[in-house]
Amino acid sequence: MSIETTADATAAKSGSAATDRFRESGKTSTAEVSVERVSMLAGKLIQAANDIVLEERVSYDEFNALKAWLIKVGEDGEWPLFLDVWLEHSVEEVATDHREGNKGSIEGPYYIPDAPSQDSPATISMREDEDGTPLLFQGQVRSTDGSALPNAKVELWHADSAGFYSQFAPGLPEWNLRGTFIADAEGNFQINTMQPAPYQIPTDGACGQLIAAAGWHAWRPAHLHLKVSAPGYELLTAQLYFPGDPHNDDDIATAVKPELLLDPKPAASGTGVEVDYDFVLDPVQK
Ligand code: MBD
Ligand code: FE
Repeated sequence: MSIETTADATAAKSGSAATDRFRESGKTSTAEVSVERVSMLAGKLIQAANDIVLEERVSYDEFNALKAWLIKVGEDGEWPLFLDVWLEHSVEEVATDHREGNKGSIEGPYYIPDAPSQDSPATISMREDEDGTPLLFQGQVRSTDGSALPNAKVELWHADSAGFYSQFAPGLPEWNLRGTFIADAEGNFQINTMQPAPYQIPTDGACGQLIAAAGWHAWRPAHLHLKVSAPGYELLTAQLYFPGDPHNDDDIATAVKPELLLDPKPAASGTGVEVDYDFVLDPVQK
């Protein structure tokens, strides 16, 4: 018997895990997309592709390279990764541009709902010898009218100090660096975790192959993923970033916004860093 470690992480493994997760997520229904929208959207997409072929005089070699690559995206299970890296940021922009509260960002392929819940203050589930810089992440959840949102729910998930996500890279305990936290009666939360590392898109799969073939880089800046919610308020999906990361200005997923940059300070406890960040949620429009 062999014990899998994160060193065995491959695109095929995290890609197929992301594909399986999407299938199980309940988001797969096409029932709500009308025939008119499908015809218009698919028609525009096909027309845009034809325009590129004619404008750029695409050759049969290039056409066949595209076919082979599209087949490989599916084989590697990387459709969730591809769409979340290169398209979700625009969908997120459309979905949230009416909001007055917090800016959000994309969910990405590695969210898992229903992580074990704890009341704040709390420590996220992690290994006894979890590597990295301890991070105390704290703040308050409020409404756009300024009132505190008691017992708001803060879901947090992020990569470890080597850039791996539990449940997607092998060898990590289930729910490692994932958790649901319930804020106190004043909407305040305090979560102890470990600072994540920058994340590199798997280089051995179809998305990595495209990145290499185009001479791009595969990096996302280090980030915390969050979902913040309270009854009667719009769910906020966000990511938060660390100052000075070399990829804050050229995130492969185009998901960094200036409002999402943290300002960490040395922790009062003497170990690691702490950072305050408040979330402002929009009431659901009736
Ligand atoms: C990630 O960790 C991520 O957040 C996104 C958006 C895409 C790939 C990996
Ligand atoms: Fe991520």
